[in-house]
Amino acid sequence: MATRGKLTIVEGMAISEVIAANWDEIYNFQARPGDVLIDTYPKSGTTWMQEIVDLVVHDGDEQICRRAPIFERMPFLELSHLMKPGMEEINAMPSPRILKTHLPVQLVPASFWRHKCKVIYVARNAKDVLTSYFHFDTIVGIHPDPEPFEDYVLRFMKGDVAWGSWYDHVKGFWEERNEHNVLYILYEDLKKNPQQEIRKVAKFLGKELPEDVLNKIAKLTVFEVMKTNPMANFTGFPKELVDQSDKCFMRKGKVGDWKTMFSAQQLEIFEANYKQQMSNTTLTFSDKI
Ligand code: PPS
Repeated sequence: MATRGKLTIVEGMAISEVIAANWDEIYNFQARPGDVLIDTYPKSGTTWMQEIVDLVVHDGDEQICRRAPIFERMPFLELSHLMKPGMEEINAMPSPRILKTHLPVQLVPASFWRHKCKVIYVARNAKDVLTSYFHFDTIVGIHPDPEPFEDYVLRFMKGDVAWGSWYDHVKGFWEERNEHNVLYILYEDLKKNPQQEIRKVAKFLGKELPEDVLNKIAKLTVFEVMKTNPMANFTGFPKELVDQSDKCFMRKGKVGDWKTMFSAQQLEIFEANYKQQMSNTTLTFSDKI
């Protein structure tokens, strides 16, 4: 990739310089009552959850959910100065809006909490996030070059990647889930039992959907189906931000793909550090199939 962006620190979190440049407007975003926020650490199943939520809201109507690319249907707050829909379009969207962010719990714009907005948080196990993020960062122009993988593992452990520490992100939302209106979902559970997890999402959003609709939504949001859906697979995303000429956004969608990347030595270092960083939480993950 020709040009490479840099990270800087905002409120203790590493973030792309071009996002940091607009931080005040991002943090001061005015949420409205009824807005729904889908929040994740990057590469944790955001897009998957976005498609699920849109289908839930529209009673499983796949035609309506193909009205526009996913990043237009549910704008990404932090990129609102870098692509359309921008801040102006987001502010003009009718309520209730569904928005995407990767901000950690302490940096979610205060207006979301003030209006008691519903937040759906998706977390994915660290090693698969790291693996997915490494591949993704090779095609994201606003982030530094992730190579080599051995350095990326160390950067990830230190939180020296965009949106900061995975450990603090997943733990932060876990600790505060009962303080706010937060539904905490695990990627691995969604993979294992999609219908059950989609039922939770529907209930949280106040929708009572019959089993056949839940089943339909589960089928429409399976990785292989979403990968071929041009309105859900990110193919139309601006090339300046994510260059998919050689690699695609919808990569593998698996649990346990980290095994293709970690050497035995990297695994040992990572696991020892993981134990330490996750020693103060009741949150646990499965990273096996
Ligand atoms: S982003 O850029 O942070 O918003 O990415 P995000 O959508 O959070 O995560 C991308 C990873 O999720 C995988 N994905 C899916 N997995 C299972 N089922 C479905 N339907 C699905 N859709 C997307 C996507 O392939 C990325 O993971 P990897 O491991 O790289 O394949």
